[in-house]
Amino acid sequence: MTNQKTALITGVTGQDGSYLSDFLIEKNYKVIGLVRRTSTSFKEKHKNIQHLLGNKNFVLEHGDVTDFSSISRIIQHYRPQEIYNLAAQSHVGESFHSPASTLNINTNGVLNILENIRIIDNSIKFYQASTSEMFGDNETIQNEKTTLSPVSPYACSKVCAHNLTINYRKAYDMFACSGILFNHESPRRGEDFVTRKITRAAARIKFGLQDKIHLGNIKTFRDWGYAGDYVEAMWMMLQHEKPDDYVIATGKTTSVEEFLNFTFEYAGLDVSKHLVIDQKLFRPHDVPYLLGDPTKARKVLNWVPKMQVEELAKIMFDSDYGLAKGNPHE
Ligand code: F7E
Repeated sequence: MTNQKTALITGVTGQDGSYLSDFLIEKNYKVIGLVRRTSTSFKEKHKNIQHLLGNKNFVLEHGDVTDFSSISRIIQHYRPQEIYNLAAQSHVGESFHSPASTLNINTNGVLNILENIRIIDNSIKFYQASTSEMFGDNETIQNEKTTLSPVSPYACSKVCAHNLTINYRKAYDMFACSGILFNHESPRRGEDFVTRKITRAAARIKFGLQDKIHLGNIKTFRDWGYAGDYVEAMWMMLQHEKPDDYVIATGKTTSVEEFLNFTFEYAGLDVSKHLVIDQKLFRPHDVPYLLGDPTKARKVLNWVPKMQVEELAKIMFDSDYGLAKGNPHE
């Protein structure tokens, strides 16, 4: 199988890493997944990629984006044609508590990969996971030309990484793309993000496993899409003839409060009996309103989101309902 492509994915155990692995393996890629050694149990850490363990086209390698030599070793050994950088400290709220490590992982990590590509083989195609958080306070409909106005250490780290990606593309003629992805969710989303926190709580309340849901600011708006749709856009960017940056979004915005209401309604629950607003969960500075315009991705890449937010909430709740049902004594 000489024509088989190899892709390196950093952050492979996360939601996006796992969906992208599924997608690329389906396209006959060999996927090398970068995993950071932590004290989290093997089962817990690998739950999103459990179904891929043992697949001959899926290889896990220990390493860390903050460690230049571990990236060199893996690139030199596997010689991937494509690198998808999905590794990040991705919790916006947490970045206010750990700003330095957020910057180290999210910014220096990208620099390490870009430098390795430049030195080892600058024909390797690179995808950087940029984010709608970079728009921050900019309350208009956001596209690739919208001014970046970051309001958290997380967003600042991502703006720098985004600019480095563009800089390496221009300075060294590298095929480096940046996907400005708006919020994207799924049953594999981490339990600390608000959508999953809501669908999981609704399911657990149904089984009497919890009674209250504690939330912070529910007045913010997000453009929520389905992660499975968004990983396809990452791949499409690297298959296009020219490297570029693209906004990936649904073009519809919904408040946290609305998401909460329709999820609880779908679950057959009265939200007012279970909601607790907790000041400790408010961020020092929150992004008030995100609404993406994915016109460029549609026109240039022919990418369209397939799932809308109400259906997304339903599949997430259904999955969490199944999990809660399987763990009645949790
Ligand atoms: O918060 C509010 C919170 O943490 C959404 C990351 O993937 O998407 C994500 O960032 C909103 C915020 O996502 C709770 O204040 C209220 O206004 O689910 P989230 P995020 O911050 O938008 C972007 C695109 C990324 O790049 C990030 O990596 O919900 N909110 N109460 C809450 N948020 C959380 N997490 N927990 C609460 O209890």
